[in-house]
Amino acid sequence: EEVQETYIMVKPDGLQRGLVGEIISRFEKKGFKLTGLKLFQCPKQLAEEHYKDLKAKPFFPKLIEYITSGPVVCMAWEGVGVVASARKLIGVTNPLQAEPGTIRGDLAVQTGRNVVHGSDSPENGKREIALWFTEDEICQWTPAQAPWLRE
Ligand code: YYY
Ligand code: MG
Repeated sequence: EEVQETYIMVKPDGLQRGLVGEIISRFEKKGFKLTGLKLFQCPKQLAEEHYKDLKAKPFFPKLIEYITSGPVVCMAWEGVGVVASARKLIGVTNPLQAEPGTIRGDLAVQTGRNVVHGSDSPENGKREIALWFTEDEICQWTPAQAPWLRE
């Protein structure tokens, strides 16, 4: 039971399709704590750094084009086990295979338009938050509901 942080991002299609509130709401309702939030036009260089592990993949150029095609909503979320839990809330990469009830399972149909990103490990959570946010953009606060979420 470890407090972790994860980087969640509404991709340009999520913003264009009016899904920002819906997506934020899922993490908020689950009980995680929002510590960073901004609307941001991602430069190509940052997109390439974020997805550097996928550089050799055939879909890499299209992925970079997609992520930089319009503004994204950048979020940092904190909580016990938040990294794996957020991945479950998001669903698997291909929205047609994602379970109903997940964000991708409910709201998307194609891998190349899968509306949201979530870090895949606590290490990458830290790395990605440091990549997308400056230190002063991250807020520490205590939610009023804290004692009602965890005993
Ligand atoms: O972590 P996740 O987003 O579920 O998948 P990754 O394997 O990290 O790939 C990142 C991103 O790349 C994915 O969300 C869509 C895109 N992509 C693609 O366009 N085609 C693939 N075959 C695999 C991934
Ligand atoms: Mg990934």
